[in-house]
Amino acid sequence: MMLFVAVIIGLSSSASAQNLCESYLVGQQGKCLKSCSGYGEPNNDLGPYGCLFNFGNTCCVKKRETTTTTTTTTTKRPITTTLSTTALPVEIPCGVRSNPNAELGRILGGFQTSPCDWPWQVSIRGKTSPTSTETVPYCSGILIDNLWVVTTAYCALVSSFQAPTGGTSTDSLSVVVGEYNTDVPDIVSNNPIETTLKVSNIIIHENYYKTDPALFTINDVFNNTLDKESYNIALLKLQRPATFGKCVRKVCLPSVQTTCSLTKTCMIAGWGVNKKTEFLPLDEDVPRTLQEAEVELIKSEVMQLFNTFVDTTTTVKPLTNYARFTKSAGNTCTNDNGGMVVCRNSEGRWALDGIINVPYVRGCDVSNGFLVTDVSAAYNWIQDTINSP
Ligand SMILES: [Ca+2]
Repeated sequence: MMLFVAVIIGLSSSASAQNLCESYLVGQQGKCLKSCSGYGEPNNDLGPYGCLFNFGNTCCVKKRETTTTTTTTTTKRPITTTLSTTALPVEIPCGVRSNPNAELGRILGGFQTSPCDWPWQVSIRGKTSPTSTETVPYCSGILIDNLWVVTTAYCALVSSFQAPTGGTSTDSLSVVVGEYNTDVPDIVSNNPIETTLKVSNIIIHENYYKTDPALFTINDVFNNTLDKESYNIALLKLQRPATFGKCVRKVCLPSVQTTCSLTKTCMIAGWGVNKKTEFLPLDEDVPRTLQEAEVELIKSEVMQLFNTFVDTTTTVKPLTNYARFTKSAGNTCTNDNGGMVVCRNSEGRWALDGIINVPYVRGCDVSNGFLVTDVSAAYNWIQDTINSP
Protein backbone atom coordinates (compact mmCIF):
# COMPACT_ATOMS: atom_id res chain seq x y z
CA MET A 1 0.00 0.00 0.00
CA MET A 2 2.80 2.38 0.92
CA LEU A 3 4.53 1.52 -2.33
CA PHE A 4 1.33 2.18 -4.24
CA VAL A 5 0.99 5.60 -2.60
CA ALA A 6 4.62 6.34 -3.31
CA VAL A 7 4.16 5.41 -6.96
CA ILE A 8 1.09 7.63 -7.21
CA ILE A 9 2.98 10.53 -5.63
CA GLY A 10 5.93 9.85 -7.92
CA LEU A 11 3.70 9.89 -10.97
CA SER A 12 1.99 13.04 -9.76
CA SER A 13 5.32 14.75 -9.25
CA SER A 14 6.28 14.16 -12.83
CA ALA A 15 2.96 15.35 -14.21
CA SER A 16 3.11 18.82 -15.68
CA ALA A 17 -0.25 19.84 -14.16
CA GLN A 18 1.06 19.92 -10.62
CA ASN A 19 3.93 22.17 -11.60
CA LEU A 20 2.25 25.40 -12.52
CA CYS A 21 5.55 27.18 -13.07
CA GLU A 22 6.60 24.88 -15.90
CA SER A 23 3.21 24.55 -17.52
CA TYR A 24 2.31 28.24 -17.29
CA LEU A 25 5.66 29.71 -18.27
CA VAL A 26 6.37 27.57 -21.31
CA GLY A 27 7.69 30.45 -23.40
CA GLN A 28 9.80 31.74 -20.53
CA GLN A 29 11.26 28.32 -19.74
CA GLY A 30 9.99 28.25 -16.16
CA LYS A 31 11.32 25.54 -13.87
CA CYS A 32 10.78 24.58 -10.23
CA LEU A 33 14.24 24.42 -8.71
CA LYS A 34 15.77 24.41 -5.25
CA SER A 35 17.77 27.48 -6.23
CA CYS A 36 17.66 29.73 -9.27
CA SER A 37 21.42 30.12 -9.13
CA GLY A 38 22.93 29.19 -12.46
CA TYR A 39 19.56 28.95 -14.17
CA GLY A 40 17.78 32.29 -14.04
CA GLU A 41 15.85 34.41 -11.57
CA PRO A 42 12.89 33.77 -9.26
CA ASN A 43 9.48 34.54 -10.75
CA ASN A 44 7.55 36.09 -7.90
CA ASP A 45 4.43 36.66 -9.97
CA LEU A 46 3.42 33.08 -9.34
CA GLY A 47 3.94 33.46 -5.60
CA PRO A 48 4.08 30.28 -3.54
CA TYR A 49 1.75 28.50 -5.96
CA GLY A 50 4.13 28.13 -8.87
CA CYS A 51 5.65 25.01 -7.33
CA LEU A 52 2.68 24.08 -5.20
CA PHE A 53 3.53 20.41 -4.92
CA ASN A 54 7.30 20.73 -5.14
CA PHE A 55 7.81 21.82 -1.58
CA GLY A 56 10.76 24.09 -0.95
CA ASN A 57 11.28 24.83 -4.63
CA THR A 58 11.17 28.20 -6.32
CA CYS A 59 9.77 29.03 -9.72
CA CYS A 60 12.76 30.14 -11.81
CA VAL A 61 12.75 31.65 -15.28
CA LYS A 62 15.57 32.20 -17.73
CA LYS A 63 16.79 35.78 -17.69
CA ARG A 64 15.45 37.61 -20.69
CA GLU A 65 17.96 38.93 -23.16
CA THR A 66 17.98 42.66 -23.80
CA THR A 67 16.45 42.32 -27.24
CA THR A 68 13.58 40.25 -25.85
CA THR A 69 12.86 42.86 -23.17
CA THR A 70 12.76 45.62 -25.76
CA THR A 71 10.32 43.66 -27.89
CA THR A 72 8.05 42.99 -24.92
CA THR A 73 7.97 46.66 -23.92
CA THR A 74 7.16 47.68 -27.46
CA THR A 75 4.29 45.23 -27.77
CA LYS A 76 2.81 46.09 -24.39
CA ARG A 77 2.70 49.83 -24.92
CA PRO A 78 -0.03 50.07 -27.56
CA ILE A 79 -2.29 47.70 -25.58
CA THR A 80 -2.14 49.90 -22.48
CA THR A 81 -2.67 53.06 -24.48
CA THR A 82 -5.69 51.66 -26.26
CA LEU A 83 -7.37 50.57 -23.05
CA SER A 84 -6.64 53.82 -21.22
CA THR A 85 -8.01 55.91 -24.04
CA THR A 86 -11.22 53.89 -24.09
CA ALA A 87 -11.67 53.98 -20.31
CA LEU A 88 -10.67 57.56 -19.53
CA PRO A 89 -13.50 59.90 -18.58
CA VAL A 90 -13.64 63.52 -19.55
CA GLU A 91 -12.56 65.09 -16.30
CA ILE A 92 -11.54 62.56 -13.60
CA PRO A 93 -9.37 59.57 -14.55
CA CYS A 94 -10.61 56.12 -13.57
CA GLY A 95 -9.36 54.36 -10.47
CA VAL A 96 -8.10 57.43 -8.61
CA ARG A 97 -9.34 58.01 -5.07
CA SER A 98 -9.88 61.55 -3.81
CA ASN A 99 -7.91 60.68 -0.70
CA PRO A 100 -5.06 58.51 -2.02
CA ASN A 101 -3.25 58.64 1.31
CA ALA A 102 -6.04 56.89 3.20
CA GLU A 103 -4.63 53.92 5.07
CA LEU A 104 -5.75 50.57 3.74
CA GLY A 105 -7.13 47.46 5.38
CA ARG A 106 -6.03 48.11 8.92
CA ILE A 107 -8.28 45.48 10.46
CA LEU A 108 -9.27 42.33 8.68
CA GLY A 109 -12.75 40.97 8.53
CA GLY A 110 -14.06 44.46 7.91
CA PHE A 111 -12.60 47.81 8.79
CA GLN A 112 -14.80 50.86 8.73
CA THR A 113 -13.83 53.19 5.91
CA SER A 114 -14.18 56.98 5.82
CA PRO A 115 -16.74 58.69 3.55
CA CYS A 116 -15.63 58.88 -0.10
CA ASP A 117 -12.81 56.34 0.38
CA TRP A 118 -14.08 54.09 -2.44
CA PRO A 119 -15.99 56.50 -4.70
CA TRP A 120 -16.94 53.87 -7.33
CA GLN A 121 -18.63 51.53 -4.84
CA VAL A 122 -22.42 51.98 -4.96
CA SER A 123 -25.23 50.59 -2.85
CA ILE A 124 -28.07 48.84 -4.68
CA ARG A 125 -31.42 49.13 -2.98
CA GLY A 126 -34.64 47.24 -3.62
CA LYS A 127 -38.21 47.38 -2.39
CA THR A 128 -39.22 45.46 0.72
CA SER A 129 -42.40 44.28 -1.02
CA PRO A 130 -44.17 44.92 -4.35
CA THR A 131 -46.60 47.30 -2.68
CA SER A 132 -44.12 49.15 -0.47
CA THR A 133 -42.43 52.44 -1.22
CA GLU A 134 -39.72 51.63 1.30
CA THR A 135 -36.32 50.43 0.03
CA VAL A 136 -33.46 48.67 1.80
CA PRO A 137 -29.86 48.01 0.75
CA TYR A 138 -29.65 44.56 -0.85
CA CYS A 139 -26.12 44.43 -2.25
CA SER A 140 -23.45 46.48 -4.03
CA GLY A 141 -22.19 47.48 -7.44
CA ILE A 142 -19.34 49.44 -8.95
CA LEU A 143 -19.34 52.44 -11.30
CA ILE A 144 -17.30 51.71 -14.42
CA ASP A 145 -18.66 54.76 -16.23
CA ASN A 146 -21.02 57.59 -15.36
CA LEU A 147 -23.89 55.61 -16.92
CA TRP A 148 -22.97 52.02 -16.07
CA VAL A 149 -22.80 49.99 -12.87
CA VAL A 150 -21.34 46.49 -12.89
CA THR A 151 -22.56 44.05 -10.26
CA THR A 152 -23.34 40.36 -9.89
CA ALA A 153 -26.25 38.85 -11.78
CA TYR A 154 -27.65 37.68 -8.46
CA CYS A 155 -27.51 41.19 -7.00
CA ALA A 156 -29.32 42.63 -10.03
CA LEU A 157 -32.01 39.95 -9.81
CA VAL A 158 -32.54 39.93 -6.06
CA SER A 159 -32.75 43.71 -5.76
CA SER A 160 -35.30 43.95 -8.56
CA PHE A 161 -37.55 40.98 -7.90
CA GLN A 162 -40.06 42.88 -5.74
CA ALA A 163 -41.33 44.70 -8.81
CA PRO A 164 -44.28 46.94 -8.01
CA THR A 165 -47.69 45.76 -9.16
CA GLY A 166 -48.11 46.89 -12.76
CA GLY A 167 -44.49 48.02 -12.92
CA THR A 168 -41.30 46.51 -14.28
CA SER A 169 -38.16 45.17 -12.66
CA THR A 170 -36.27 48.40 -13.27
CA ASP A 171 -38.89 50.25 -11.20
CA SER A 172 -38.02 48.28 -8.09
CA LEU A 173 -34.31 48.88 -7.69
CA SER A 174 -32.19 52.00 -7.36
CA VAL A 175 -28.49 52.82 -7.20
CA VAL A 176 -27.04 55.10 -4.52
CA VAL A 177 -23.77 56.69 -5.65
CA GLY A 178 -21.54 58.35 -3.06
CA GLU A 179 -23.14 56.12 -0.41
CA TYR A 180 -21.42 55.72 2.95
CA ASN A 181 -23.94 55.08 5.74
CA THR A 182 -26.95 53.20 4.36
CA ASP A 183 -29.21 54.38 7.20
CA VAL A 184 -28.91 58.15 6.84
CA PRO A 185 -28.36 60.81 4.16
CA ASP A 186 -24.60 61.36 4.07
CA ILE A 187 -23.37 64.93 4.33
CA VAL A 188 -19.75 66.07 4.23
CA SER A 189 -18.87 69.74 4.83
CA ASN A 190 -22.58 70.65 4.63
CA ASN A 191 -22.86 69.08 1.19
CA PRO A 192 -24.85 65.94 0.48
CA ILE A 193 -22.47 63.38 -1.03
CA GLU A 194 -24.92 60.68 -2.06
CA THR A 195 -27.41 60.61 -4.93
CA THR A 196 -30.07 58.00 -5.62
CA LEU A 197 -30.37 57.15 -9.31
CA LYS A 198 -32.94 55.09 -11.17
CA VAL A 199 -32.05 52.29 -13.54
CA SER A 200 -33.22 52.11 -17.16
CA ASN A 201 -31.88 48.69 -18.10
CA ILE A 202 -30.84 45.48 -16.35
CA ILE A 203 -28.56 43.22 -18.41
CA ILE A 204 -27.77 39.78 -16.97
CA HIS A 205 -24.97 37.65 -18.44
CA GLU A 206 -26.64 35.31 -20.94
CA ASN A 207 -25.03 32.20 -19.38
CA TYR A 208 -26.30 32.90 -15.85
CA TYR A 209 -28.86 30.35 -14.68
CA LYS A 210 -31.63 32.93 -14.91
CA THR A 211 -31.56 35.96 -17.18
CA ASP A 212 -35.03 37.49 -16.95
CA PRO A 213 -35.61 39.57 -13.79
CA ALA A 214 -39.36 39.13 -14.24
CA LEU A 215 -38.98 35.35 -13.79
CA PHE A 216 -36.92 35.59 -10.59
CA THR A 217 -38.97 34.62 -7.54
CA ILE A 218 -38.65 34.16 -3.80
CA ASN A 219 -37.77 30.51 -4.51
CA ASP A 220 -34.62 31.66 -6.28
CA VAL A 221 -33.63 33.62 -3.20
CA PHE A 222 -33.85 30.73 -0.77
CA ASN A 223 -32.95 27.79 -3.02
CA ASN A 224 -29.32 27.15 -2.18
CA THR A 225 -28.96 24.17 -4.53
CA LEU A 226 -28.95 26.28 -7.70
CA ASP A 227 -25.65 27.28 -9.29
CA LYS A 228 -25.78 30.99 -8.60
CA GLU A 229 -22.03 31.52 -8.85
CA SER A 230 -21.13 30.72 -12.49
CA TYR A 231 -21.23 33.69 -14.92
CA ASN A 232 -22.41 35.85 -12.03
CA ILE A 233 -22.17 39.28 -13.62
CA ALA A 234 -24.64 41.96 -14.75
CA LEU A 235 -24.71 45.56 -15.89
CA LEU A 236 -27.16 48.23 -14.79
CA LYS A 237 -27.64 51.25 -17.03
CA LEU A 238 -28.54 54.40 -15.15
CA GLN A 239 -31.41 56.61 -16.31
CA ARG A 240 -29.17 59.65 -16.09
CA PRO A 241 -25.40 59.93 -15.71
CA ALA A 242 -23.84 60.08 -12.25
CA THR A 243 -22.06 63.37 -11.57
CA PHE A 244 -18.41 62.72 -10.81
CA GLY A 245 -16.66 64.55 -7.99
CA LYS A 246 -14.80 63.86 -4.76
CA CYS A 247 -17.12 61.05 -3.66
CA VAL A 248 -18.43 59.68 -6.96
CA ARG A 249 -15.93 58.34 -9.47
CA LYS A 250 -15.38 55.37 -11.71
CA VAL A 251 -13.00 52.46 -11.33
CA CYS A 252 -10.67 51.29 -14.12
CA LEU A 253 -11.42 48.02 -15.85
CA PRO A 254 -8.59 45.52 -15.65
CA SER A 255 -6.56 45.00 -18.78
CA VAL A 256 -7.04 41.80 -20.71
CA GLN A 257 -4.62 39.25 -19.30
CA THR A 258 -1.19 40.16 -20.60
CA THR A 259 0.91 39.06 -17.63
CA CYS A 260 1.35 35.71 -15.96
CA SER A 261 0.58 37.06 -12.48
CA LEU A 262 -1.56 34.51 -10.63
CA THR A 263 -1.93 36.21 -7.28
CA LYS A 264 -2.38 39.86 -6.33
CA THR A 265 -2.96 41.82 -3.17
CA CYS A 266 -6.26 43.64 -3.51
CA MET A 267 -8.94 45.45 -1.51
CA ILE A 268 -12.60 44.57 -1.06
CA ALA A 269 -15.44 46.70 0.28
CA GLY A 270 -19.04 46.07 1.24
CA TRP A 271 -21.85 46.70 3.65
CA GLY A 272 -22.00 43.01 4.56
CA VAL A 273 -22.06 41.42 7.98
CA ASN A 274 -18.54 41.16 9.34
CA LYS A 275 -19.03 38.66 12.13
CA LYS A 276 -20.13 35.06 12.35
CA THR A 277 -23.84 34.39 12.49
CA GLU A 278 -25.23 30.88 12.68
CA PHE A 279 -28.54 31.73 11.04
CA LEU A 280 -29.59 34.64 8.89
CA PRO A 281 -27.93 37.76 10.29
CA LEU A 282 -30.05 40.01 12.46
CA ASP A 283 -30.61 43.59 11.47
CA GLU A 284 -28.29 44.82 14.22
CA ASP A 285 -25.49 42.63 12.83
CA VAL A 286 -25.45 44.53 9.54
CA PRO A 287 -22.93 47.39 9.48
CA ARG A 288 -24.33 50.66 8.16
CA THR A 289 -21.04 52.15 7.04
CA LEU A 290 -18.84 50.79 4.28
CA GLN A 291 -16.30 48.20 5.44
CA GLU A 292 -13.04 47.25 3.75
CA ALA A 293 -10.46 44.49 3.97
CA GLU A 294 -7.31 43.35 2.22
CA VAL A 295 -7.39 40.08 0.28
CA GLU A 296 -5.17 38.00 -1.93
CA LEU A 297 -6.80 37.37 -5.31
CA ILE A 298 -5.98 33.94 -6.70
CA LYS A 299 -6.53 33.10 -10.36
CA SER A 300 -8.74 30.19 -11.33
CA GLU A 301 -5.78 28.31 -12.81
CA VAL A 302 -4.35 27.90 -9.32
CA MET A 303 -7.67 26.78 -7.88
CA GLN A 304 -8.13 24.28 -10.71
CA LEU A 305 -4.70 22.88 -10.03
CA PHE A 306 -5.40 22.68 -6.32
CA ASN A 307 -8.75 20.97 -6.93
CA THR A 308 -7.21 18.25 -9.07
CA PHE A 309 -5.18 17.16 -6.08
CA VAL A 310 -7.69 17.68 -3.31
CA ASP A 311 -11.03 16.76 -4.82
CA THR A 312 -11.21 15.66 -8.42
CA THR A 313 -14.97 16.14 -8.57
CA THR A 314 -14.71 19.89 -7.97
CA THR A 315 -14.13 22.10 -10.97
CA VAL A 316 -13.68 25.83 -10.93
CA LYS A 317 -16.90 27.57 -11.86
CA PRO A 318 -16.87 29.58 -15.10
CA LEU A 319 -15.90 33.24 -14.82
CA THR A 320 -14.73 32.96 -11.23
CA ASN A 321 -11.55 33.47 -9.27
CA TYR A 322 -10.93 33.01 -5.60
CA ALA A 323 -9.89 35.45 -2.87
CA ARG A 324 -8.75 34.94 0.68
CA PHE A 325 -8.06 37.35 3.50
CA THR A 326 -4.38 38.12 3.81
CA LYS A 327 -3.72 38.57 7.51
CA SER A 328 -6.40 36.70 9.47
CA ALA A 329 -9.73 35.03 8.97
CA GLY A 330 -12.18 37.47 7.48
CA ASN A 331 -15.76 37.16 6.42
CA THR A 332 -17.92 37.87 3.42
CA CYS A 333 -21.64 37.46 3.71
CA THR A 334 -24.76 37.59 1.58
CA ASN A 335 -25.09 41.34 1.51
CA ASP A 336 -21.44 41.84 0.47
CA ASN A 337 -22.56 40.44 -2.87
CA GLY A 338 -21.65 42.73 -5.79
CA GLY A 339 -18.94 44.61 -3.89
CA MET A 340 -15.62 45.58 -5.41
CA VAL A 341 -12.38 43.60 -5.51
CA VAL A 342 -9.86 46.19 -6.72
CA CYS A 343 -6.14 45.83 -7.37
CA ARG A 344 -3.59 48.39 -8.48
CA ASN A 345 -2.91 48.31 -12.23
CA SER A 346 0.42 48.97 -13.94
CA GLU A 347 -0.18 52.72 -13.63
CA GLY A 348 -0.83 52.48 -9.87
CA ARG A 349 -4.55 53.17 -10.27
CA TRP A 350 -7.34 50.94 -8.92
CA ALA A 351 -8.79 48.44 -11.38
CA LEU A 352 -11.81 46.22 -10.83
CA ASP A 353 -10.35 42.74 -11.04
CA GLY A 354 -13.32 41.09 -9.36
CA ILE A 355 -16.77 41.30 -7.84
CA ILE A 356 -17.64 39.63 -4.53
CA ASN A 357 -19.61 36.52 -5.50
CA VAL A 358 -21.48 35.28 -2.41
CA PRO A 359 -25.03 34.82 -3.69
CA TYR A 360 -26.54 32.60 -1.02
CA VAL A 361 -28.89 33.44 1.80
CA ARG A 362 -27.41 31.82 4.86
CA GLY A 363 -25.67 32.43 8.13
CA CYS A 364 -22.38 34.26 7.87
CA ASP A 365 -19.47 31.90 8.27
CA VAL A 366 -16.03 33.18 9.11
CA SER A 367 -13.93 31.59 6.44
CA ASN A 368 -10.61 32.21 4.85
CA GLY A 369 -11.83 32.63 1.32
CA PHE A 370 -14.68 33.29 -1.05
CA LEU A 371 -15.49 33.28 -4.75
CA VAL A 372 -14.99 36.33 -6.93
CA THR A 373 -16.44 37.00 -10.37
CA ASP A 374 -13.49 37.37 -12.76
CA VAL A 375 -13.97 40.81 -14.34
CA SER A 376 -10.83 40.45 -16.41
CA ALA A 377 -12.31 37.35 -18.06
CA ALA A 378 -15.59 39.25 -18.57
CA TYR A 379 -13.86 42.27 -20.11
CA ASN A 380 -15.10 41.62 -23.65
CA TRP A 381 -18.64 40.90 -22.44
CA ILE A 382 -18.69 44.25 -20.60
CA GLN A 383 -17.34 46.19 -23.58
CA ASP A 384 -19.69 44.47 -26.04
CA THR A 385 -22.71 45.10 -23.81
CA ILE A 386 -21.92 48.77 -23.23
CA ASN A 387 -21.16 49.42 -26.88
CA SER A 388 -24.15 47.54 -28.29
CA PRO A 389 -26.89 49.84 -29.62
CA1 LIG B 1 -26.42 57.24 3.14
